[in-house]
Amino acid sequence: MNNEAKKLQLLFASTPVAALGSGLGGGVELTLKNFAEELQRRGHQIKIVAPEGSRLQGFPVKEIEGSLQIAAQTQKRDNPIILPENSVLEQMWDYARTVQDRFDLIVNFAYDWLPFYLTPFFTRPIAHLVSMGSLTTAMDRAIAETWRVFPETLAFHSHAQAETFPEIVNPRCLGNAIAIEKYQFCEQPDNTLAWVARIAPEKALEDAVIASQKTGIPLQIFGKIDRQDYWQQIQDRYPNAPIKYQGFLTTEELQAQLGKCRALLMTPRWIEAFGNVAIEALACGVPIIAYKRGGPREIVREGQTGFLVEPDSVEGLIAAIERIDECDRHACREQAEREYSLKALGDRLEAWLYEIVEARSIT
Ligand code: HBI
Repeated sequence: MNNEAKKLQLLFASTPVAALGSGLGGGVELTLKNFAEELQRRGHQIKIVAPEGSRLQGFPVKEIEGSLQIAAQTQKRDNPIILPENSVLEQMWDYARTVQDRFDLIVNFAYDWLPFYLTPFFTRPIAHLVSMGSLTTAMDRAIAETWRVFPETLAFHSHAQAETFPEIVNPRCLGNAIAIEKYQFCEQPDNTLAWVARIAPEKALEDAVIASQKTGIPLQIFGKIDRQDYWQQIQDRYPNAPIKYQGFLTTEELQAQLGKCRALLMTPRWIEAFGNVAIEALACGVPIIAYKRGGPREIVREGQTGFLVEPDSVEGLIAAIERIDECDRHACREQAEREYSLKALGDRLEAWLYEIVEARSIT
């Protein structure tokens, strides 16, 4: 049967580090939401399995009890795999095992060893959206093994991210997307900068705070406080910086505030797999000043929709801030519309999922 017309029954397995909708799941929460909405719009059926307390408007969520998984970015590279007592990850995948026959495909959003290891044990194919770059040897091995046996089942966000996994050649990169119509273009910003991310060490908020203090331009900070100790440390170390914490906002509220900013500062210490906030900013007409590493490297059009600076160089951030008016806010909006619409992502997403279903129906 021609799969192109087939409407798929899909089970989305969310990240086990946080409840979907809490903000502590980071970028993968928005990715899962946009994937679900775009595929549902195309007629596919989606059910979600996620930790208890998870919510996604418009979709049935099977909530699973259990201990949340330890965030991979807090692990050392050679740490062994840890599954906490009464692991929610184990329970989620045991549930997936029992219901798999109701679905054509399971889509895994967890950056964890277990779903990759289980792939050959399931009768239904598992599609893996790899949400981060290389962090641990155990995950590198699990990803490399899945790539060796089921190469069509892996997808990444960016080439910069996929390159961090040595064995992966010619990776399928999906990029990412947002519902552009939810973001309003803002032509005349206030004299203020934005920083949007989970507040945690790997996001290096302190660099943006120092740049704000040295330029005297206020910094609006948005995002979930993932590490309260880290946030307190920043406030203690930079008591006079003109910063204001605006909280973890809904997309509706965030885009209204973000649009008023002259630039978005992206200061990741790690290889950002993509950088959803970058395309959210572009959609509002806000140019990006980002460290030249990871996903943002492939998003920013140098000198037109932002500037890429030497990683970890606060001086580089400051030099770019002083040039930011060279960028064209209309060009930012146009790039978002052209390259990061849900339609463009949906085409890539369907092609990926149909390829996996094909590959399994033939073998
Ligand atoms: N860590 N162990 C683990 N599993 C995940 O799914 C995971 C994570 N850390 C961060 C994370 N997911 C999300 O913030 C992604 O958006 C990166």
